[in-house]
Amino acid sequence: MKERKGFIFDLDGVLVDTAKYHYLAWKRLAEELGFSFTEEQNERLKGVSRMRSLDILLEIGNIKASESEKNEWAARKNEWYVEYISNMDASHILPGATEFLVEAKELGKRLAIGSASKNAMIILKNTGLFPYFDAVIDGNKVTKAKPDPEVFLLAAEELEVDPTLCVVFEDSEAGIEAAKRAGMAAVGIGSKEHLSKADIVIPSLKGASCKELVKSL
Ligand code: B16
Ligand code: MG
Repeated sequence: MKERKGFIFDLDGVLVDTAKYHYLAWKRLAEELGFSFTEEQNERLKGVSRMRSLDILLEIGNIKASESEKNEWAARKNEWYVEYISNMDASHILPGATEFLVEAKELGKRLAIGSASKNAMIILKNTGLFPYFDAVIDGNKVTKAKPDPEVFLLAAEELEVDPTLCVVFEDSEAGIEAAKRAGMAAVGIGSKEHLSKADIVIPSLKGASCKELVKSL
């Protein structure tokens, strides 16, 4: 069994419940553009970059747009989203996440954030999660979106841990694929149906034992 030293966490959907705010902001944009957008359709946007998310949304609404319209709409969605998350606090941390981070720290693991979001820092600061992490790689530091492995490889580099000794915790299909392409173990957070490529899938971090989990990887 390998000793997994680097733990890399996706943010939205793994540590914090921000997916609902992304959904609300995209839904508001869809409605302004004249179509409806369901929670099921929103699954396709999870873990995907902002501009790619907009492309998927416009495909659902069957809308063609110029580059300048797209930039304007993405900026509008982001303004609403930032407004929603500006009121976030520790109560938005998902159940079991803090306990899991505390245990990982006690076990001497090096912890990083590997998120597609350009708003990751606001979320980490508002929720009080920031001090747990030795490295934060977010959407401002990467050039290629998940499923490209860049975000996780950069996290491993900042943690100074070999990628093969890292574990990624992810709630999106694109993120699991990115972790596997980086040569890392992948723990899926959510349903087996959406995350079939993960090494293990657990419904959430609630009640998860960090020690037991890494034994099975
Ligand atoms: P932003 P993660 C991702 O964060 C979200 O899951 C995804 O829905 C969002 O579009 C993306 O961040 C970009 O976010 O618009 O804030 O830059 O899951 O990788 O932590
Ligand atoms: Mg996520």
